[in-house]
Amino acid sequence: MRRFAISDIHGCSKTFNALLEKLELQKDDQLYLLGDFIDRGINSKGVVDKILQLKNDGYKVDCLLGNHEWMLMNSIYDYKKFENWMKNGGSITLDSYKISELDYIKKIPHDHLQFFRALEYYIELEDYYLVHAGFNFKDPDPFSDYESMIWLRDWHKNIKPEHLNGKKVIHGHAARIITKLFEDLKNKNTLVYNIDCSCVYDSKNKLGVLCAFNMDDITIITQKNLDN
Ligand SMILES: [Mn+2]
Repeated sequence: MRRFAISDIHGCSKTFNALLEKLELQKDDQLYLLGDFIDRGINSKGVVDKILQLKNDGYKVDCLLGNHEWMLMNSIYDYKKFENWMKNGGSITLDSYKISELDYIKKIPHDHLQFFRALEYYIELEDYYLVHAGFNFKDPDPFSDYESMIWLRDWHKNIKPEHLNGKKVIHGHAARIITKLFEDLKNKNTLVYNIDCSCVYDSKNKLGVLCAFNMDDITIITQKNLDN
């Protein structure tokens, strides 16, 4: 049994599928997907279809909420939020569902909406906390600030290790170059792994990599973007 975490797939379904093939995922493996399945990339619907298919086929997949799924859900009844979502990569997501902006997002398939609604803010394991963006350690109880879990940036400097109960944190949300992750892997004192290696961004300058973080070996398996 292996445990992998993947984050920020952002509509890159070919890349996601290719990474899954490299992993040769087994039914006793556990996959954690840390949010931002949608937006910016070409096939958000395809990514969610694949996740639902894996679950239906009996693979163990647990998924977290990202700020992009939050924007989608909060756009349904709030036009200002809808406009903001469109500016942040939402319109290509509607294209993938073949829904026009006028038709609006009420036409997204029921099982997809149900999937988005059921996403969790964070997962606590024996050895890890998993979250999309991060935890707000300026709050006396970082695990009560749900908004920060999907939006927070630049929070590493505020970490209070005494709040972590000896566990490490894995998150995404803040796209960065993969060499930074390699540095964190080498350092045995690393408390926080940001595994967002900029999948949806241009593969020039070593961006455009989706990575699967092996949570037991502390190694990564990478896949270059195949969607752009
Ligand atoms: Mn995000």
